[in-house]
Amino acid sequence: MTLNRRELGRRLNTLTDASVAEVLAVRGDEPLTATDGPRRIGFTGPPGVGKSSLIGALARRRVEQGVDLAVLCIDPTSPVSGGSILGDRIRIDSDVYVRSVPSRQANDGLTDNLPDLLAALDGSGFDEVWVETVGVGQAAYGIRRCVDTVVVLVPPGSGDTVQAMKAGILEVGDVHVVTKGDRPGAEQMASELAAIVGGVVVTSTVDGRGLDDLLAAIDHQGRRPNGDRSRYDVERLITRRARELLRKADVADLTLRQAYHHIIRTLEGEIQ
Ligand SMILES: Nc1nc2c(ncn2[C@@H]2O[C@H](COP(=O)(O)OP(=O)(O)OP(=O)(O)O)[C@@H](O)[C@H]2O)c(=O)[nH]1
Ligand SMILES: [Mg+2]
Repeated sequence: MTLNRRELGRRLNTLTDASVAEVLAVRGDEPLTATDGPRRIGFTGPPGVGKSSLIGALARRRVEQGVDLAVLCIDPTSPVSGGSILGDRIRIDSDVYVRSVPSRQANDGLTDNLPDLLAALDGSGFDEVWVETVGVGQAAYGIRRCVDTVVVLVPPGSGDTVQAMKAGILEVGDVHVVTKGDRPGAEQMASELAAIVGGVVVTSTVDGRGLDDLLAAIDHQGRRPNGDRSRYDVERLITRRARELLRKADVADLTLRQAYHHIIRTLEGEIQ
């Protein structure tokens, strides 16, 4: 099934705010694994590292290569106001489908309904779908489970930063980038990083360096098998439903076993 852009916009609107029951109503009867869907690429890294700028610059080149591209940009939702910071949109003047979605309760840099939004994009005829995660400082493995290639962005800085990141966010990446290559310290950062992860690309959206190399490095990566992606889709939905039920349940006077059985029984009761 291929959705046109207007149908896609409507479906993404519905799915962005959808409860678990609504997600099931929209995509419950579609097969989980979309084979031959668009290639998915995730961009992640600490706040302000340059994700949106880099995606904007790369996307322009990608479109020139004739690639039909969609970008899903996850915006942080303020825990205080619940509102999303919409100023942080990617600026792309060329022909790219860009969509911003709030992160909501998710605290891993993703958004609760990400698998569902990506599934909708799968069926819309794009060659590639890129995802910008919320800037998380620590490792966020979720993104690895829903895309083929993860690009981790690191800012120029001191070696201490590399050590701090060593066990964390770096292992999430398939491709590693030092951003803001026009700033002092970028090359040094890249060589320190290269000692840990292998190849590193230094980019700058100011002078354009490294952009073609980065696209080539991304293209060098393969596709990830779809099995874990499907499991992630189901896991995310079940986790959300369990959370919904737990919010309503009064478990204070129960044992752990009783509370667990209560939730499992409720879930079983929902099977139609
Ligand atoms: N000098 C220089 N500045 C850059 C470069 N790329 C981005 N910046 C600046 O870095 C700041 C943050 O850039 P963004 O692209 O918004 O970073 P981000 O990672 O998307 O930020 P969040 O989404 O808020 O986490 C902006 O002021 C950019 O102008 C670069 O290559 N060189
Ligand atoms: Mg951004």
